[in-house]
Amino acid sequence: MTVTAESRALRRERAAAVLHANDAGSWTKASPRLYPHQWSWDSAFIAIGWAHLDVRRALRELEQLFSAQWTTGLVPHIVFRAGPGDPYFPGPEWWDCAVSPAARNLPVKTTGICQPPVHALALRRVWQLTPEALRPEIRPRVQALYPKMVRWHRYLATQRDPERSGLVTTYHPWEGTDNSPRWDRALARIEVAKPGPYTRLDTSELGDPSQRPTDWDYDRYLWLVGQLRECRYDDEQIYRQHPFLIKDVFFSAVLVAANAALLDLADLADPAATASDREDLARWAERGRAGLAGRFSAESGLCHDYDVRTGEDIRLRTFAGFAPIFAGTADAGQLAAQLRALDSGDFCGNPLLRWRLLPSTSPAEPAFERHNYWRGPVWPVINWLLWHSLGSLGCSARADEVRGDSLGEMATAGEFAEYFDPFAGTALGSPQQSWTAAVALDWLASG
Ligand code: 2M8
Repeated sequence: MTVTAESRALRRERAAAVLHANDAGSWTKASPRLYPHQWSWDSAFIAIGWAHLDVRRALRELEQLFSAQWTTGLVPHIVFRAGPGDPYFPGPEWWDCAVSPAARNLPVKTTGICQPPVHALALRRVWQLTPEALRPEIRPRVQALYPKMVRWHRYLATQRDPERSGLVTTYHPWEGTDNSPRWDRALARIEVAKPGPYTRLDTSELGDPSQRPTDWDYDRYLWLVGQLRECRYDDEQIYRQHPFLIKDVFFSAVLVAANAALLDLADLADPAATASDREDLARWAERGRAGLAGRFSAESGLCHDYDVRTGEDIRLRTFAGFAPIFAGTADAGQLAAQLRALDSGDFCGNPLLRWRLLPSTSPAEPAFERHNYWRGPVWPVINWLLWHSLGSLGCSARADEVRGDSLGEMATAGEFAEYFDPFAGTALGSPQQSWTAAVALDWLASG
């Protein structure tokens, strides 16, 4: 679909208005009501959006997020910044992160888990979009962020991968794709899941519980938080006793791409990027690629997660299976198999799809639900990562289609929604979702 010049300007204005409306000055609410705090990977995408409007503001977003970094290097998944007028459940009291020495001196309350490390991709994009005249001012700020990002990646490559497998271990479904069927079996193993009385706000806020995780899921999410809290968020203890440890191929692929992005910025960040940082980043990226290659199935053309506790493969068809594409695989055979899988009837080639976009879960999976969050809907940020990765891999025609279809989907639905029904193309979840508007700004400026 072609975006005309006139509609492009209008859409840019509407997308910018979403970021301005959710702007809290130095950080951005993930959405106006459903997610009133600062979320980690949302902020990275949001920074890309801001970079099209104001590069200084874009960097501020990342700086604010990293001001809540733990001494271990972990960047928390939520930084609780909203006031009491903007309720969110579960709040900081459920996490009680002061039990961890790594979070004790933080200026702000946070959660104790993390999300995919898209931040270095954002930093590189912000720098690319920095006008020549602003570069002398922006460069020292990039240099200041750089070692923090290296520490973040070091945490993931070491504490989250004690086996040095190249694959990141996730501790909680909230570390990215909440109710994805990828976690169903591991959650079903949790028998005693009574976290105490609680009242959810998300289902009443949205008005349609079928678009959100179930209470069964929430019982387990909250119980797992309790388990992590009991471990005082200590990675070694978590590894010894936590019941939910999964090698997440999507998270791992993002780390590979993010390591490559930091290497791209190393000369610019000099002297903040030391020789040993560069070696580490290259090693982690290499190890990540090898780890993903070990999880790749030539038969399905997909990569599969792995349950550390049971030793089982998680053989489901979800967007995460495209980890080699997200990681920028250098293996031509793997790429060809992934492209075939991408446009097969299991994914973008499914005749029921309104747009040829990657759904979060394949419509061919028994667990697929077209309206339910990460169990089927199309997420623009995931399609941004797909577009970006396909472009870097030289598949520019297919990347252009992803961009065009994504813009078409948002324009037709008339909303920068959190996610979309893959069959009808209609808006789902929160309206005015910041990261959706942010990637729309990037797409509108690219092509
Ligand atoms: C969703 O997750 C939060 C919990 O972190 C929620 O459901 O309340 C997920 O889509 C997550 O990936 C995202 O970062 C967050 C804010 O957009 O919402």
